[in-house]
Amino acid sequence: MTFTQEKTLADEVRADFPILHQEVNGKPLVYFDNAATSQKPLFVLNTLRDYYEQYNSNVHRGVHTLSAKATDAYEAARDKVVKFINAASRQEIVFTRNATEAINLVAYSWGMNNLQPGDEIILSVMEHHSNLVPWHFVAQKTGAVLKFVELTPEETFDLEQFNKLISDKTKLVSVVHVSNTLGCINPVKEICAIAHKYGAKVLIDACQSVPHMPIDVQQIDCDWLVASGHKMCAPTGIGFLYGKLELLRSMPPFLGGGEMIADVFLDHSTYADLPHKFEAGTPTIGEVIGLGAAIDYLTGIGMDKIYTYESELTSYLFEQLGQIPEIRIYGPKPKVAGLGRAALAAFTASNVHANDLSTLLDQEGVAIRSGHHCTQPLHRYLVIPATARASLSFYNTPEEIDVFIKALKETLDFFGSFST
Ligand code: C6P
Repeated sequence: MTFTQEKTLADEVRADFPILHQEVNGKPLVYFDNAATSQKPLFVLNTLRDYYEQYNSNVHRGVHTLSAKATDAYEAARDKVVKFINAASRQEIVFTRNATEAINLVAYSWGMNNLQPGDEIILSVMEHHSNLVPWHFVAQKTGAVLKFVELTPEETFDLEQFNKLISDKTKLVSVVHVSNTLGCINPVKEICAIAHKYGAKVLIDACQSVPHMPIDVQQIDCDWLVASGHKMCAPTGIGFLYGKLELLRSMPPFLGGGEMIADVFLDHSTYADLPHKFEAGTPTIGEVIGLGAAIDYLTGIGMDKIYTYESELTSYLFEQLGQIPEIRIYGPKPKVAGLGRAALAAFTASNVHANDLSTLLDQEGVAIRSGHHCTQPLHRYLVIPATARASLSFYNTPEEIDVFIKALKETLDFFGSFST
């Protein structure tokens, strides 16, 4: 094992996550489905409880004490997001329900209003459905054309092909930072620099990167970036959109209603300034405050520390999976991935369907995901119906990897003995 510390980060934090300390099907839970959603530490759960027990109230409306307190906590969470991803201004952070809604906001507000027949949008074959379907809508409505970056032989983002695809016709590049299936970390800074030379805007889907590594939007120089709170120790129902200030200013509202207005008349209305222009209706107040607590918690540990520990876990996971000949892992090996690799492995096993693997591992208390992970086009590109995916977080331990590997070997042996 190659762990730099005697006591791992997981040893330090596991007590913070009550859900991890339970048995599933009579076995200690090994939760390896963190790319789908992360677990929540007590600090976040207690913050939510405090909000609902002590100052539950609507925000930006009342002048009474509880409403003022809720508003302060809500807006303080925005400041925490600003600092967490190094945005230049609090007006650049818009709260949404999740990353999917944030991408739809950009697609409807910017895409539908700025693209014309023949304009090109560059996506990649590894995109999550959330970063495909909204652009299908835009292409169908505006006549814009979708182009796709394919994979290198190592199953990473093909930057060389991207360089050939991009042209003056490209108006938007929308790509994932860390693939939820391949685990590769894409060169987003370089992608932005290339796209900007052609005057194209760039949206980064950072759903699988924000929870696992330090992110600096000014350094990446993306035009928009989206993430979901539930993958970063926050509750479900909260995500955010980062957008460069002038760009967000130029975009019309996505949804209309209360909160997002300056003045309303019977036949027309004027809109609030950023970021409220994009936050129509009563927001998910508790969830926003919970996101703020999650950011405090992650920052308290340190994103560098989280990334370093998860990289060690990744190497160990690959080392162990590499010893099972029936397994084919997708995406780059940790060593060939120049930018590093996320702590997840999507794989197939000869003769055993991913769903069967997942079902039998569950009997051993091991939770992994199986299916297409909302990357159906990627699975089609790789000519596979489904993969099994183990995805880790900083609270997972090397010992849990051992349990997972043992259960996986036993399952494969079981199916092996069946087929002989
Ligand atoms: N991926 C997974 O198991 P939402 O649903 O909006 O919170 O996140 C969507 C999304 C967008 N981009 C990427 C790269 C993602 O991984 C996800 C969510 C989960 O892989 C659920 S399908």
